Amino acid sequence: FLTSQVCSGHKFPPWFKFGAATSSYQIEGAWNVSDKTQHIWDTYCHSSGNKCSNVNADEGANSYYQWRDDIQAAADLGLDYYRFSISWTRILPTGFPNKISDDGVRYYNDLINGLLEKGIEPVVTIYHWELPQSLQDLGGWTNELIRTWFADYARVLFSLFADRVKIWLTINEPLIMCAAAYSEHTAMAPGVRDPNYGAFLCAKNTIMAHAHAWRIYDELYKPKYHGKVSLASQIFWMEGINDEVQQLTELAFKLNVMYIYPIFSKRGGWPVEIEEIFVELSKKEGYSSSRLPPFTDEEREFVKGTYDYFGLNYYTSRLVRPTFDGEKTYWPFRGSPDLGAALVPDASWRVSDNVPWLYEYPKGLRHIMEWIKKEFGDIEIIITEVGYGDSGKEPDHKRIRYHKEHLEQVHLAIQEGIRVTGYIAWSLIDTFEWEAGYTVKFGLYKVDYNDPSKKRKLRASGLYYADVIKSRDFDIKHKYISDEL
Ligand code: GBH
Repeated sequence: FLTSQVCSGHKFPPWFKFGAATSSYQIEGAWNVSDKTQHIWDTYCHSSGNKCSNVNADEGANSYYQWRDDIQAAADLGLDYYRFSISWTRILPTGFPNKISDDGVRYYNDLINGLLEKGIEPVVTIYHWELPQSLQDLGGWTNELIRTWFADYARVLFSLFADRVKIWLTINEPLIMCAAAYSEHTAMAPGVRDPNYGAFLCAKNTIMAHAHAWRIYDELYKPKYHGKVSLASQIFWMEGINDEVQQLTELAFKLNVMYIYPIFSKRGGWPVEIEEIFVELSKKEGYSSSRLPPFTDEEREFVKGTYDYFGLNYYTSRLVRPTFDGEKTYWPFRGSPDLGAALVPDASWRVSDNVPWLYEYPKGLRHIMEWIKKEFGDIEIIITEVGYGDSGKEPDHKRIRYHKEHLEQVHLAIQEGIRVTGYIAWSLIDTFEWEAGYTVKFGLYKVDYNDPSKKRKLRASGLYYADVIKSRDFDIKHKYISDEL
């Protein structure tokens, strides 16, 4: 890996890869077609009394039928990578490997082969939040047996696709899928209201399931196909609101990234400080053991080192301050009641007109990569998501600015000797934005949901990105780059 030869001016080195991403439930539609059975997001969005009640992704962008359009969209941008996810119940209708759907397999084979024909490398997420409802009914991510259920599912995918798919992500964002699904302010399926108990069961099982899948690939597939497996971690960069809150800031950040330690740290297991805090808290609260289940020595060894690169999802950053008396906050987006920490934006950060959590702080992306290197060593990093959501006003100057400023930070990171090898924009086309439905647009392509043909229409940001990829230069002059933002 040679960094010195590369970063002249604003150009990216020849080995650097550009990509864009989506996920299955967010684009596929065809929710009840062929063998596919219901998953937790189908259930959630079909039931009343939650944030998803009036809208769903039954049809979405219709990618189950229009996958050729997605491949064409990716090819027209000149992408090196297309990251997408596989729908568990489309491949395994019972949730278990006792029945493999021919139609499901054919769909993902077509997609993978179509991408490869255009010279685009598939980056595949095994789990982007669509747990089979059948497994949720058995306790889902809070049942320890899911470690095997998930490993069985991953094994089936490796056996079907590992000959052509070389870059894998086991699980998208453990923090979000556990803390947002099991919390007092849950906005995500399965929507279990819970005061940070289920979220921690989910956390440990998710990490164990990931490790299990990684070990299957490592033992049976890596020797033959030389691919790599990791998971995608969403991280907020955090800074203290002033110098007096350094300790709280470090704790809040550690809680945010605690999922990473069992896998990437030399010691393994949860960060010691976090583990200790929850032992104490749980005792005070009257539990018989810590809400944060510890790893046994054997489990710790099993999980440690189960990565081949670091998959980083980055959108935004936060400042940390102590909560005021009586102030209510919730994990993971507004703060941590457990730590007495509130997460707030800096007054100078711009906020998206339509995504209230998305404050722009491009430097945060570089600081996280510096932190990864300092904390875990010189690991290859692939930025597996980074993107800007808005209301869809055209042309999308702000999305261009967002990507330009984040690419600049990646470029700087390369100059600092950080081994970041890829930038995957979220998202290729507009997607169903979970609890925000179709009102939020992240796409480099617009999807007109009112038009039955669901055409993918290139946005100005897509044009900018295509030009960056062609010139390998993020600082291109561009007619859509406007000074009046
Ligand atoms: C990504 O998660 C997901 O991987 C992707 O599927 C999704 O489409 C993309 O974000 C864009 O949303 O309103 O304060 O309660 C990023 C993590 C999850 C962070 C949702 C913000 C809502 C915060 N995001 N969360 S809040």
